Amino acid sequence: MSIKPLVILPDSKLRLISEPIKEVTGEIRRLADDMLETMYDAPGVGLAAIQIGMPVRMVTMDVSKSEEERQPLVLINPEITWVSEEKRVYEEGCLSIPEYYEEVERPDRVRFRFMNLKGETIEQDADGLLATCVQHEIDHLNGVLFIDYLSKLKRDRVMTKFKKAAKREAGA
Ligand code: K1U
Ligand code: ZN
Repeated sequence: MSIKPLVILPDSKLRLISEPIKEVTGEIRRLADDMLETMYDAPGVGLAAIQIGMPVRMVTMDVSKSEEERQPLVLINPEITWVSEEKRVYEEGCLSIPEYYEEVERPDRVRFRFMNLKGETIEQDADGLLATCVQHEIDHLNGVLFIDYLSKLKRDRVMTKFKKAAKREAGA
């Protein structure tokens, strides 16, 4: 297991559409371990494989409270199969857009289907932070970022800030 460097905006990898996983191999299990370790270290409540540079459809999540026991989830090829009409606004962050938080409106409740590391297909309902997080993570698999839901003005401001930071870093 190892902590991997995070892919940060404006890296164009974040816009890739990730490939489905055909089979749970040892390599996929190792990737899941690395993603969980990277997510807990960040810390974050979710991580998509592309955020550590791997364009495959795998997500890790853990929305348990800090005082509770860890509840790691590994989702392979996750899909949203139902969304509620009711919406909910949540202040989202993204490990690929550090220290930037904005309110995003999404469906309040969702049903999602995925394969686990045993190769079993599972369908589960979610509300609260889990519902927000699974939608945010599945967006990553499709090259979508939470800033895409903001006004063009806000998105342009964030892009400019992170492009400048990347230039400074490259020149340093
Ligand atoms: O995908 C990511 O970039 C991870 C992201 C997930 C997420 C957070 C909030 C709403 C929707 C999706 C994060 O985990 S950002 C960090 C964060 O929110 C957090 C970190 C530590 C404790 C609690 C939350
Ligand atoms: Zn994110």
